[in-house]
Amino acid sequence: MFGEQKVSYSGVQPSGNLTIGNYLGALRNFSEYSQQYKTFYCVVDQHAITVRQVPAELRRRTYETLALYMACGLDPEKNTLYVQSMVREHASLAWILNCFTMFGELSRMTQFKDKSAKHADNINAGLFTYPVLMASDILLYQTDVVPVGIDQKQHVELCRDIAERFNQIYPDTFTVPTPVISKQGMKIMSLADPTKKMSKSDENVNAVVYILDDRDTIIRKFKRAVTDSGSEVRAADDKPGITNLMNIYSCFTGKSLEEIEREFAGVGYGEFKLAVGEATADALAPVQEEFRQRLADKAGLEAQMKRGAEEASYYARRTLSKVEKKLGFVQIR
Ligand code: ATP
Ligand code: LTN
Repeated sequence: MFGEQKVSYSGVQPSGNLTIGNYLGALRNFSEYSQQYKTFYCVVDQHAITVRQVPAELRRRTYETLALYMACGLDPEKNTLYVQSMVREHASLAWILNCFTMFGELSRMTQFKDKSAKHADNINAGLFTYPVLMASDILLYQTDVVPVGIDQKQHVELCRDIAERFNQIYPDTFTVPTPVISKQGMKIMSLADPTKKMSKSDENVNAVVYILDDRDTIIRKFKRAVTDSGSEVRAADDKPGITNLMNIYSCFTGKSLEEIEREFAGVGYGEFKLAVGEATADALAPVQEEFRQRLADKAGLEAQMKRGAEEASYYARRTLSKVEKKLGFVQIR
């Protein structure tokens, strides 16, 4: 809470081309809060460097992610849209919160275990303390709700634990945030292996539908999607492939799983997959169009980065000074 207003906060890493998983699990849900909440949506470039990045690509993707935020309906007049590295308070608070986070807690984080297995040659300390930086992002803005996909729930819960621990020693410092996970889009699975999350860093481009894929590519990827034995369009635990496609279709059309089963009763997988591809392409077309326009206006994006960072810094500075004062750091005005 900042004053009387509740706060929504979330972030996306500019670490790859964004997928329909990012869109349905996170981005699409951000704008729900724009009316009633104070909202901060951040391009978390400092998080992205826990894995090696090519500088020119990181820079390009930072612009693209900001343009996508806008294309997904986030009006910069109503939402604070900004880039993490432009607000220095994030890294300052992260250091402080490192001293309030336990080694054991960080060792239990699933994402750390997954990413260190994947990048065995670069298990750096940043990868390990990543959730502390994320907690700093959230706590700097006295956040009430954090809309994320289910894979981030564990990090937001750790953030709550850190906030509660800090508040116990230094009362009334942080608002304790709640993760909000949209039921439908919380975990979109890979098209090549429906037991695995669809991830923007997947090397198999056919496993992933990107928000910016063109219509033909989207339809082709869905046609090739791995499905299960049988031929019935029905959601079930032993049909992860079809269940995932039904879930995606449901997200893009608003139809329930029961309605979808009825719609495709007696129809083979082929026709259903084509329908999923078309519905996805139709839903993404306006986002892609808006994205192209936003991205073409580099000066506009830079003006937004500057304005967003100034707005965010105002709130971030207030929280950081409060924390530093409580800790006993000398404050000279
Ligand atoms: P990476 O592959 O680099 O780990 P990612 O695709 O998981 O990246 P992030 O930038 O880490 O993407 O996530 C941004 C947001 O998108 C988070 O809220 C995350 O929970 C959500 N998200 C990511 N993938 C999915 C998915 N497959 N289904 C639903 N939500 C997702
Ligand atoms: N860790 C998240 C991205 C992220 C984030 C945040 C999400 C960084 N800071 C603050 C919500 C709130 C991820 O990997 N998806």
